Amino acid sequence: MTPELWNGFLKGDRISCARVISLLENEPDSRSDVLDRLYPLRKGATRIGITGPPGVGKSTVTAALTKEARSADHTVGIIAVDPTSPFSGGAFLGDRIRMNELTGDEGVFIRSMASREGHGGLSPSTPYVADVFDAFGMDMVFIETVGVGQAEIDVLTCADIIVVVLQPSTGDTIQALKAGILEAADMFLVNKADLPGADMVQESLRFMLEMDTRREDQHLPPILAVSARNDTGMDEAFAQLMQVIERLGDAGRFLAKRKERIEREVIEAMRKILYDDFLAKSGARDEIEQFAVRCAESNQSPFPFIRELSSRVKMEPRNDGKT
Ligand SMILES: Nc1nc2c(ncn2[C@@H]2O[C@H](COP(=O)(O)OP(=O)(O)OP(=O)(O)O)[C@@H](O)[C@H]2O)c(=O)[nH]1
Ligand SMILES: [Mg+2]
Repeated sequence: MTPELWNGFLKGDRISCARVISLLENEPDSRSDVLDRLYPLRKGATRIGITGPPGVGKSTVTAALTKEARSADHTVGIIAVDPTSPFSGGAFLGDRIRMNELTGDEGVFIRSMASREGHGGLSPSTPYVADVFDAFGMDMVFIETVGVGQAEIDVLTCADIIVVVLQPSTGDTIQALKAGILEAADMFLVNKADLPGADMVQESLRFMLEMDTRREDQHLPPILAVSARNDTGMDEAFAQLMQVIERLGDAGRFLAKRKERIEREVIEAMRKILYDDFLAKSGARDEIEQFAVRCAESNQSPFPFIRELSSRVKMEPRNDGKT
């Protein structure tokens, strides 16, 4: 990262902020340098995942919640994760256009990101974009993802709070939502309550939640009917969201989630470092592939090969006096 870019970021220049995000997304090698600088600047912005089936109004809800947050003097970063377009490989612009109303506001920063290719999940840099917003001074970060497939599971691990958005006549969709997301939801918004049937969805959610004995949280999450497009019930939704944030914050939930995130990150990084090191030292990459070809063609067990490979790895305690 150039000194000019970093100075621009520190001065609160939005273009520099956008460039820092691009750097994280596009240049994995510069990631640790960027993050070393960003981490000490973070103030602990709350990360709110907004998820739910396609088209239920997640972007409209996010925009409406952002307006409420702005009236309460919060600054807001928005990460809109779109499925990777099969044509351009880039993020759809639709969400950004919908959020147009917010774009003139200095207290709001919107970033559209394509989801990870082939996985439908969050891009590996999504959590870091939240760190950039945090370091830039935003105190709430909304992460919008389509709640189908891997993205909803990923959002569980990178957000502090999960808001699930549904709409009337998505009764079947509730069942289709991954069980994990229902358990993990901290709040439900039944959007498009201007259409008939929102109360039915509320009812069936309440029923399912009461039946679910696996929930860790003793409190049932609030289930509110809103109309984000008509701005009905959004002030109450925001007030409830702030209450949930306060309650879970007091219960130590954010710290626990952050600890888990850091632990996972360290373990994944070590796994990669050790594996790369093993490949470099053993030259086994080709052997693994050749073995797989042979193994696939026979009914040979892979374990003798695995044992042989692992016998080539020797971990020795450092005794060279360095730390
Ligand atoms: N009737 C009604 N329509 C709404 C409401 N909120 C959003 N919509 C409409 O629902 C459609 C989808 O809204 P989005 O906010 O793009 O939904 P989304 O969940 O972000 O969509 P994807 O990101 O594509 O999954 C749009 O045509 C909105 O105008 C609402 O409260 N009532
Ligand atoms: Mg959307």
